Amino acid sequence: MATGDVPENRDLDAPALEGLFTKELNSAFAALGCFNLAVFGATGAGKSTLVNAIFGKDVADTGIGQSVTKGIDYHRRDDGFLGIFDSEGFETGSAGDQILDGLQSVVQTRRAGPIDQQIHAAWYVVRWSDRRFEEAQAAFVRSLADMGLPVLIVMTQVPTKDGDVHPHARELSDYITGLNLPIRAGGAPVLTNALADSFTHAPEFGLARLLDATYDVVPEAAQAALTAAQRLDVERKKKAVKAIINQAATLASGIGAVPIPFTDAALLVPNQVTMIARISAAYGLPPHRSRAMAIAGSLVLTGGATMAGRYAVTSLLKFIPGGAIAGSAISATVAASLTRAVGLAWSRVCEYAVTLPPGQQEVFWNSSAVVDRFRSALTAKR
Ligand SMILES: Nc1nc2c(ncn2[C@@H]2O[C@H](COP(=O)(O)OP(=O)(O)OP(=O)(O)O)[C@@H](O)[C@H]2O)c(=O)[nH]1
Ligand SMILES: [Mg+2]
Repeated sequence: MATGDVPENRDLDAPALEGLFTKELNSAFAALGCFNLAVFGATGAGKSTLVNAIFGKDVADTGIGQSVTKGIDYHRRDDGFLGIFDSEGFETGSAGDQILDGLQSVVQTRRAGPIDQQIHAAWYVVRWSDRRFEEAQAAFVRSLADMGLPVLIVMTQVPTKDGDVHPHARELSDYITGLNLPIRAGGAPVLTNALADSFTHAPEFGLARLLDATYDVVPEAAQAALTAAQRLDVERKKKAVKAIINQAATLASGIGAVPIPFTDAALLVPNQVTMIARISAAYGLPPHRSRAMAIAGSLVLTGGATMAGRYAVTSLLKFIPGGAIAGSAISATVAASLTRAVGLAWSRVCEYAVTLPPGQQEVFWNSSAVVDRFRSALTAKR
């Protein structure tokens, strides 16, 4: 069958489609919720640097900061997927006790609330070069654990050479482990260096381990938000997206179980809208771009009359066992493959978008580059 022979499906009403997209995007973003992390440690320990290394540079810059209780601030990143509790100028002693009292009431009030209000993990940050860990710090860590928070001790700014940790940092880590504190990650600190140091040649290290250790302690219901929020591990985002595409493909094969004529390919579109919305959210794309995303999404799917018909299906047919489809009908297999192809193409678009700085994202979503990227991903050889 030549490209020109493929019947076009009915054009969808663009404003209606945009409306559907907006609705689906909003519910996909809302469904993810928010991952909340509490970060403690002395001034200069490297808390902000660590958070930025894992969650991107814009947490403190663009997040809305608010004082929750004396000594504790809450920053919510403006995409809504990340909340950071931190304590400016934190010290142990009486100031530390005050923070703990405040925190205790925050933890208790929020525990009764929805999951995205709760604190899902706590990092207690220790700079290795302080070369000490005092009883007051140990007591603080115990108090956090007593509140029911899963605590990780993170050692920061740790130098390594050829993969070996500085012996003094190792000593401090072993000392802390020996205290048998109620901490996670096997009772040992997680050693990190969030910034490569060009002077000492100490490389960045331990960040992936810290993120993995954090996943291990976070309730399952908050993990999707963590996946959207974090910027370090794109593979986790891809894995989440794969599951979304598989679900949508299964649904589509149900729709195509009774073969539908090509002219009714539009029947597959609502399911694809939901899928595209969920993929966008899973990548952690900013909800305040949802209008531009809705327009772009509608374009690729109404253009989908063109694209699904002219580009995708024709190239897909070659991959479908049995080849051409009798009577130009969409079978379960074609419906699933087409949906899968649309999902994969949209995830390529998102994968590119998340790498862009906020300013450029805005330009991207409002440009024809979205459709171009989508189209070339859709027609690329798989
Ligand atoms: N080389 C290197 N420098 C670091 C690292 N982490 C932090 N620094 C530096 O240490 C200084 C303090 O780091 P911050 O991240 O601001 O520390 P903080 O704990 O947020 O401090 P406060 O906000 O004052 O409580 C900054 O100059 C950082 O650039 C690291 O992992 N490696
Ligand atoms: Mg800071």
